[in-house]
Amino acid sequence: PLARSLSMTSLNGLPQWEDEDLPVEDLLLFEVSWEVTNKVGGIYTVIQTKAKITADEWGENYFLIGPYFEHNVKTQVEACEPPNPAVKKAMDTIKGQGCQVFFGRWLIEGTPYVLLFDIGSAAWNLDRWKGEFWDASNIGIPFHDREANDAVILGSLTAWFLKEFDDKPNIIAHFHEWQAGVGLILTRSQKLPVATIFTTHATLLGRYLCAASIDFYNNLDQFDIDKEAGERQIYHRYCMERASVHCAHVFTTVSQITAIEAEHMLKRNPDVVTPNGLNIKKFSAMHEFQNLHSMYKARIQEFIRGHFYGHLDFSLEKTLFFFIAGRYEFSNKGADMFLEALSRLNFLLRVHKSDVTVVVFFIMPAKTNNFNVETLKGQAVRKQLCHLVKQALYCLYRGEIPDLNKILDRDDITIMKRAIFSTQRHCLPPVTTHNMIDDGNDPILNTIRRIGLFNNRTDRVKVILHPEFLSSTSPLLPLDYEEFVRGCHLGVFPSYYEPWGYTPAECTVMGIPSVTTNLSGFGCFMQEHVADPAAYGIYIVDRRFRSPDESCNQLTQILYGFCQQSRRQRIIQRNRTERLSDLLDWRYLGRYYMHARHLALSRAFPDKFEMEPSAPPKTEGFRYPRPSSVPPSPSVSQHSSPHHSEEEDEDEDERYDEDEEAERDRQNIKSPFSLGVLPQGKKQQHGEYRN
Ligand code: G6P
Ligand code: 1S3
Repeated sequence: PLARSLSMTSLNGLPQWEDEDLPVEDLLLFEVSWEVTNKVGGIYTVIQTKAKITADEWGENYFLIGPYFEHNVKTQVEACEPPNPAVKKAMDTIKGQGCQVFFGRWLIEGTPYVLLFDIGSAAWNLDRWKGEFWDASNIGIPFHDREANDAVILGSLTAWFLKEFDDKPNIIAHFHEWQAGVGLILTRSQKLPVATIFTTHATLLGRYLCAASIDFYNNLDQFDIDKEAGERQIYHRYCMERASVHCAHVFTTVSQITAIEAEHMLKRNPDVVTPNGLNIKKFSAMHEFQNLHSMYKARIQEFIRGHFYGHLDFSLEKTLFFFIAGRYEFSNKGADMFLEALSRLNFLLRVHKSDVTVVVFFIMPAKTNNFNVETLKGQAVRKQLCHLVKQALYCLYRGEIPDLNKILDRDDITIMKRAIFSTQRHCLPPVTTHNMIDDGNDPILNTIRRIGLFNNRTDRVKVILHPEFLSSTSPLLPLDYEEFVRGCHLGVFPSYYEPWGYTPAECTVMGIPSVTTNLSGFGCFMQEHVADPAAYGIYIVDRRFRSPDESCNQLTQILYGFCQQSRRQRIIQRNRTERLSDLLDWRYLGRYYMHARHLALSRAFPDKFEMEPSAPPKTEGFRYPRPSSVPPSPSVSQHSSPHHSEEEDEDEDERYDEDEEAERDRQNIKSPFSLGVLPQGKKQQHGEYRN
């Protein structure tokens, strides 16, 4: 048989075979996930941002498989005919048996082909498919678990589709998370000639145990995992997950911390760690991201003017915006520790008589009943006053010598008086922007009640819970998530359970500093690759080797230290943060996915594909050094007194002061690109990072 060596040096195209006769068309790549075109959580971000580099590599031979949802397809997918005859034939067979399949191009960067199965149209097969799944795996699925039943339908359809191909072409099928895993289990049990990969983005048990406030990481080897899964009524899901992991030719996790977790919760060490990247584009103007910060900060300030009307006795120029965002998992995402640290920060700022105010946003979706009246009123009052001021300014702008009696007529004055009267407020600015359905049991609100952070005048830390994802069409805060992040000063993500953690990574590529932990995949990755992460605006709280109280104190100190920075220091730090973007670029991190695919081919078809013994790509090739101007201890670079004057910082040109340092560092740093992983010329120069 032909032996084709897979060369890990040729990363910019399909693997190069020693036997050049192997036509590229002989390989097809299918990536399967419940989140293809369907945003549920972080996996959507992985697949959507990775599509470009994967499509660049695989071209017409790359297909994503997921569930069909009408609203997703209408807004994101353009229908077309499958160009590949084998794909079309397999699809038509399934359609011929009464199950609907949709084919098209996903309108994201890279425009990959998507094949979407209509789960509802195939549901009449459920009982039979559950039986077949039982025969293959001895895993029974209870009728009331809708998610698991949907997973059986998606998986059965996927395996059926893959079965319709004959031996040619060679297929790689990459399955993400347990919801897609049934397809993998059936593919293997039916002995289909397919190289399979399974990636876990979180383990079911890990998520559940951490959410139950169990000391998870110190007891990893102590858990009776079958029992734990049974007690939490997720035994069947856990079996689906564990079977997928063990059936796969290649198993991967998104970080080293999840690799350790998987070893204990799923009883298999991953073959490859595949860290999550982003699709990064650089601005042609070097400081554009700083300008955007200014622009969107002004928009957030507008909102604050309305929200705190009648209580705006703090300077917006000296107000910092912090935020936490993501899935509402109170303790897993570290919202509990963040609130406790904010209470301590409030105390520190007050006793030190700081003139800095911190406004903290919690962007975590919960069940609500629309915006609350007080919040809407605040924005209405602001808009009314703003309108009157604009009218007056317009007269001045026309070059007329303003006659004070004519600038505003009697009606305007009446409106103005009413607007000013309405700014008198007899209640505190609201803590939440929406009416919460379960207000009395909401963990964030209950903690705020306990620690008493009610937006009092004396509080230096103000809190706003926005229990809905952001949108540029919102009447309250009309910004999309990316714009909002750019306008903030610091993202705070003190997670306890976070296999990767896209939120701080997204902050980084936008040049916004963030707090993460050494229990998050991202935090560990940064610790490994950056000599002094804090100098680059990546603050890593130790939640692994310290008690919760010590971690909380560390977080408080980080937040307090950040408040003591001058504007100049913040600008310099943002420049440094943004410089780490290369590290998170899929064009660099995609190599781990390539490696996983090569490995899967060599294991599934050993007589056709040989893996070079060079083994996995190494990450130790480079490390970002401490920025040249930073003194050995980061604390020395901060003002020791919170009463530091910012007057010295008002010069707008200072953001360029650091260019020299940047250039020096750039020459010193061995970035992933300078290691020859990718040619420099391939980096895009224009455009913007998009999530
Ligand atoms: C960016 C802008 C500057 C502005 C600064 C404010 O760097 O380019 O013009 O002064 O942001 O920074 P701050 O941290 O105070 O929001
Ligand atoms: C998971 O989503 P989550 O927020 O439930 O997958 C993400 C993508 O790999 C990962 O970033 C996150 O940490 C996991 O938790």
